[in-house]
Amino acid sequence: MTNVLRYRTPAKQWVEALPLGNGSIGAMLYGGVNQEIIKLNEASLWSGKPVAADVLHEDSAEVLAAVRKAVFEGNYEEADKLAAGLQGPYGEAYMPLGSLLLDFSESDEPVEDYERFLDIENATATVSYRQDGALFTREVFVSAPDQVMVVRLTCDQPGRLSFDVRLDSLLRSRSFLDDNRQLVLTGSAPAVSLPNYLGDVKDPIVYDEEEESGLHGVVRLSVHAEGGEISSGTASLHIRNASSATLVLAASTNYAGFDQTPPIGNNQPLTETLETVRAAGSSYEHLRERHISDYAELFDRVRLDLGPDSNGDRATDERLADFATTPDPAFAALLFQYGRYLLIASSRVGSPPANLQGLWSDSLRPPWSSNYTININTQMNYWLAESCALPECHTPLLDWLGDVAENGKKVAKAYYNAEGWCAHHNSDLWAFAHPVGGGTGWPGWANWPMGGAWLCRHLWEHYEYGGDIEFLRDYGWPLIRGAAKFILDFLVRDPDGYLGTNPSTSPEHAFIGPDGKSHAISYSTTMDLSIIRDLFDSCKKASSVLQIDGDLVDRIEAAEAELRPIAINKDGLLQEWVIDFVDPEPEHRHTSHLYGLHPGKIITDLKAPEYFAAARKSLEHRGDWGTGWALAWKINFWARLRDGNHAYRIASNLLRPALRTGVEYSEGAGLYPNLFDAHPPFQIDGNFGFTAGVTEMLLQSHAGYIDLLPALPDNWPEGSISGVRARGGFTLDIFWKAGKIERVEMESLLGSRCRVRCSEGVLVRLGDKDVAVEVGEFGILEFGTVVGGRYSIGGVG
Ligand code: FUC
Repeated sequence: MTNVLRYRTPAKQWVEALPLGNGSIGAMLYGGVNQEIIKLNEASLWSGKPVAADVLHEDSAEVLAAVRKAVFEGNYEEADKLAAGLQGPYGEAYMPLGSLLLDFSESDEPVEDYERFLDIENATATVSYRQDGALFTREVFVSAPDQVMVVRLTCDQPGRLSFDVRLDSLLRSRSFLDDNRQLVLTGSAPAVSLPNYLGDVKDPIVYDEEEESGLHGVVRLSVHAEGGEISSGTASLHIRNASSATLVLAASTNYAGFDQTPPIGNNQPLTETLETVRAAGSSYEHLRERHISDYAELFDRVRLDLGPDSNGDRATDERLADFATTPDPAFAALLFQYGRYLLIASSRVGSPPANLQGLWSDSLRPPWSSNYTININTQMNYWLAESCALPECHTPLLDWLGDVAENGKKVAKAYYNAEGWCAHHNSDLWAFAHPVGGGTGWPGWANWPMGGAWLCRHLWEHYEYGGDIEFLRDYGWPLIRGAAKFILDFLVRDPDGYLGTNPSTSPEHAFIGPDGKSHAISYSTTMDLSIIRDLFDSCKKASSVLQIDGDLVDRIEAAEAELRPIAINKDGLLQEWVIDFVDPEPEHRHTSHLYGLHPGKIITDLKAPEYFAAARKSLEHRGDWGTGWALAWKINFWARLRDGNHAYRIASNLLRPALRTGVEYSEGAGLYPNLFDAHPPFQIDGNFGFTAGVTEMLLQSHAGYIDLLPALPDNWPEGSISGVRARGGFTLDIFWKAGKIERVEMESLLGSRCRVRCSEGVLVRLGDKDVAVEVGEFGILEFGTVVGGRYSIGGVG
């Protein structure tokens, strides 16, 4: 069976458990025989509360001026020290909610035919085995339409199902049986959970003893059994001799918005979960049907076929172990679809965006707080959303951006005396926008105010793919404009007379200064300049589409003319810092200076061949390894460089078993048995970035035209992708054989003019009529389309 993750044993650790989710409720299914563990999350359960007004350093003007002076005088040591004076407190962490535990009566009889699988075509996990002559089956899914997790237990012999049910949690919690004979767990999130990278600090987890603030989460479970009896303990239910049972679980928190102090002593989550469970009812078939039709409508939009799935019945962990030695293109296709599955599971309309672990975490102090790290990771989570036909799943990020911009306005003013808004390298549910670090953080990650400007490309792309002009005018544009205003005010003149940024970092990467020491802060790094050019480009396009804010465009064009150009260094590499400093770690995981190549669009072979060649050299220099997300980014880079075989090589470096679960920066990337991507530890961006990268290998549209199979590797000579989207409102089905395009079908949703990069002599037909094709700049073919028109494109070289 294609699109199934399958295992022959229960999960022994969290990264073997199977993830399920509906954007709000996350579940990890272990599948034990004597005990089933399902670890639960709720997307809006975080430590802390809204950002306090006094975290802002209102007196920053002087510090900022001093940092800038030190940088321009080449006193980088001093600049790094001073920059710490612009840091506020750390952000908060994503919290685990609890676990659902099912204890089965122990039996000495052997277990046979054990199977555990996750079918990503219908987002359902199944556990089945035979014991003592009976077949036991569990099915689990998390429904978006009914907002519940459903567990269905059956046995092929009547009356053989007996188990106890309880809930527990790592939080300060209480579980009880309420008047409706429903099991309830309430848990309070800590007031503070400090980032794990601070190590063994004093009191990393602090609870508000008065319980006067903070979020709390509620889990509610109702159990229905057919046959047998249910009795109850104080905080448990005992099912005896049933033939089948259906468990319906709801979860909720008192989160009321990024700027709303969670209401104290409020019972809303208790009531809400009661209503949800009641409304869901107990008909398994009904719940299942609604779940599958909702999920499949999203999932079925894109199909990828990279060859026959001859290994589809093998265990997933065995296939993973063999990938390096046994050709298995269908396994890469499975991982591609798994990225789409995980996005549907962790990012649905109305939910918070997918965090560093998507929706799944089992720690009170998860890696990097499982927050939103916006110097690459959060963006990567969403690279696939538009191209892989899941624009609805993009909206949680876009909505959250509005919250960040609210806080970011105050930060722009207080720290940089700038209009508009900005955000720094990370944030959380409370959407803080200030630099973290508390005065002792490393400026290499903390003091980087470009996160908001980068994220704005998501707003613009949402419009470019889907053409929703109201969205652009009413929501996207005000945010994009605000980010541009910030940049315009933030720009300063450098000693050479150019406009640029200061302070400036190449995120998380240090350079060796003239003093022989390692430093973080300088001015006008290539990444900053690339983000700015990219943002300005989106601004000009958006303003022209909307026919507004021409005066802003005038300011942008004036600034652009004076912006420092990106440099190519003496070795022909894209220069990472404004001065060609010594790089202490040439294979550093961050590849920020290549932003213009990907996700940006300013470096293309046709329009900027010198930069394109320099980007290629830089990437070769960076090497073919890295953390999980770094590998995923490199797949995207090599795809943009139109080198399919190199992209494939990186993809196979990612497609190997990850052996470590602790934090590692230089080795150990790969995939865990449940195909969660390993930084290490688990970080979901690698999964999403992989899916985006495979898409970029097969279709690109960032450069103003559609590029079909721009980076097809020799290892995928035959296949097809259907339902994949290109900017301009196009949906494509591409079929290829012997490494060459065989057939392309395209639907135009917006009636835009279509540009395709391909050889001359191409035939475009609308139904049975030929369409007139013109040859434009760089030999790009162009033709007009009509709304809803279905085109076939043939003869593409
Ligand atoms: C940045 C990266 C790390 C990690 C973390 C979440 O700090 O440099 O590799 O991905 O974010």
